[in-house]
Amino acid sequence: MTTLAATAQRLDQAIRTATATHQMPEAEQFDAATGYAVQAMGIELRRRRGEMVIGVKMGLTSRAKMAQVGVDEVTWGRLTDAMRREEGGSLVRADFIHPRAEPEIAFVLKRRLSGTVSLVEAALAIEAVAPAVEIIDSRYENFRFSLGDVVADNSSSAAFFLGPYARPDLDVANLGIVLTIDGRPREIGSSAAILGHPLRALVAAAQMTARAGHVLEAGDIVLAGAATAAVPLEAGMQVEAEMQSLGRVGFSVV
Ligand code: 0L1
Ligand code: MG
Repeated sequence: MTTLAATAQRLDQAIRTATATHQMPEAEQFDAATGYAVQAMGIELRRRRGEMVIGVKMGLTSRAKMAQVGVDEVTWGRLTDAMRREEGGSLVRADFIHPRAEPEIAFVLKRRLSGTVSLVEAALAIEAVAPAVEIIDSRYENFRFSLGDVVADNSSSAAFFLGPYARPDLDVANLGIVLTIDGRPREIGSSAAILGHPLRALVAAAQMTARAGHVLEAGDIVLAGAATAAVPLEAGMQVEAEMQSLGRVGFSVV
């Protein structure tokens, strides 16, 4: 029987070497709760290398995303400072296995938000809203996984870009979102696809993280999840996400 710590080490090595690894064998599949325990062990390895947790990402918060990967439960993962990239900068393709980009809305918190909270409480905890792009890079072969696998793999999170901050009370219920590659629209959606309202992703973040003993603190970044399917990235691409009323965030793949 593989230990959970050995699985966390194997996923961590896949990240550090940008090399895909195998899914858990059928006989050793674990549930989401065990996946979160493995995720926490993997994050602890990164902490020991000096990385700091600066927020969380919500995953699979839209039907488009669930359909793309065949897992139909909302998940979450941790964001570290080493995962943040400079807006307008570049992403090195060789640092990843099979990266994909997806447009997201980011919330920056001004106060602690943990446990069961209402939509209004979540809204009052926001310091700023920003357009964002998350880079997901499943550490598993062929980007295939079960729910337990993907949760253990930090919900595929690999890097992220944040655009300019906008005021916290900006209405994000139904914003048009376009992901362009080399100036051409590739994915088009609405923020309403994120659990019906992106604020619901923040409510879910407070509740789901608390269940695992993780508290969202002031200053934390919360990625609400993508409204569209994710686009595979190759060197040479110019990627830009444009969000109605929120602005743009972009980068080049080198
Ligand atoms: O951020 C996401 O919605 C991704 C969660 C994990 C599934 C995937 O790798 O697409
Ligand atoms: Mg995402």
